Amino acid sequence: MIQTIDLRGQTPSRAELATVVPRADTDVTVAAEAAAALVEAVRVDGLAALRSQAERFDGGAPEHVRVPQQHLDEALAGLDPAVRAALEETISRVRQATAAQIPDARVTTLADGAVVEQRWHPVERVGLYVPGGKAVYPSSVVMNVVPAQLAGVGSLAIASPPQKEFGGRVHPTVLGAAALLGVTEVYAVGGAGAIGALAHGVAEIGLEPVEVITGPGNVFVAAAKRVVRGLVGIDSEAGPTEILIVADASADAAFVAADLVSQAEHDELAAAVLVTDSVELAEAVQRELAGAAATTTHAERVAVALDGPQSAIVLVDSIEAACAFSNAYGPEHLELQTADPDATLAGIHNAGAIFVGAYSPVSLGDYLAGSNHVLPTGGQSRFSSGLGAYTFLRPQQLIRYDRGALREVADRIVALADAENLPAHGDAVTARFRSGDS
Ligand code: HSO
Ligand code: ZN
Repeated sequence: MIQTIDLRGQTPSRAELATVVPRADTDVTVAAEAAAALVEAVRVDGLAALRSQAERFDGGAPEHVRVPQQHLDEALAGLDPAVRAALEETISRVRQATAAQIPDARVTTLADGAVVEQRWHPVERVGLYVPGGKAVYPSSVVMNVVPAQLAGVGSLAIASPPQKEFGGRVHPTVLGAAALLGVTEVYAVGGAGAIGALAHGVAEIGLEPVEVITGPGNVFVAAAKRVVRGLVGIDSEAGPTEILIVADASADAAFVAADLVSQAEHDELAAAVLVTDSVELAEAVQRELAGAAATTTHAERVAVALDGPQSAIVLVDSIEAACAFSNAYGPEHLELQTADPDATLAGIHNAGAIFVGAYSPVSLGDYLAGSNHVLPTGGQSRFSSGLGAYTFLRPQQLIRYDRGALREVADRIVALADAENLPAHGDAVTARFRSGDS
């Protein structure tokens, strides 16, 4: 049974609030050494290392490490029509909402002939990791590929482990989703080695190194991303999924329970948290949960997740206190199910994505809202955001001064250069004006 934590009548500090419901333990450092060795082997031995790692971890090396176009075409043709239609709908919505994430270039004129421009420029090449095994998420293919495409990256490669049950091929729905998105470069490689391959490239199969790697994976994938960080950019490290619901007496207990179960279904370590000022709602959700959690397909996994220390019903004195709790926790997904969710929203600062009102459940965002479902977990939403077009864009400054504008500030530059005892900096400016006085 999900635990109840009663904070009523108490005024915990923000730091105390952050520890009331602890995150599940996933220590990436335990995999660090092994992941580093696997990445290094791929850097040094290329394809041979990928093959031997596939033998070891995936139950056999794939016939084709680079997936032939014919396999992509076959996977697309073989997609279940309902799944294909749903993917098409989500692709269309994610494209529309992601387009709004791309800032226009901004030009600032500081004086006559003195211009600084800020442009958002795509990285040249990206690698997207799509896990296999327990987690086969064609929806995540969409969530990673669409922002990269809309950002305008030059080229894009997907890596996903070969699946023994599919004859060493990448999972067909992953291939189908990739094909639907027009992706043509897919590699049947998985785990830490795949991250090494994307970061360092594998010349023998024409796999060019990438600039940014995104996508979730197991603890070895996360550890490998830490190893290559700096050589390439990576997205935030994905931990077990989380849902936090702020709800008052007006909320529908069945909705709340269904949403808690929906994310608990992902993982034994998933966190499901309800924060409410209503004892009646808390009790009603307990009752609903007992039914919903018992009858759901992944009942065992859900029970472990809900009974874990990372899940709880938290009782607080007010919705204001619920917002303070949520801000300290920094959930990946936050649902606001209160009588006036927009008023509640005014008190919210930290969350990966915020689902406002009773008819915006997290599963809508997981699949079809148009928002992205790759979101910061483990409290990272306090300082970072979900995946978006901006993940693949860099703001770059363009500096354009003409002669007169430079002359205008020449003395100031010399003054600062002298103050820093870097006179050659000043000389680089005055050299331009030596022969004339204008
Ligand atoms: N809730 C997951 C995303 C997902 N759900 C994929 C279903 N498929 C993390 O945001
Ligand atoms: Zn989900």
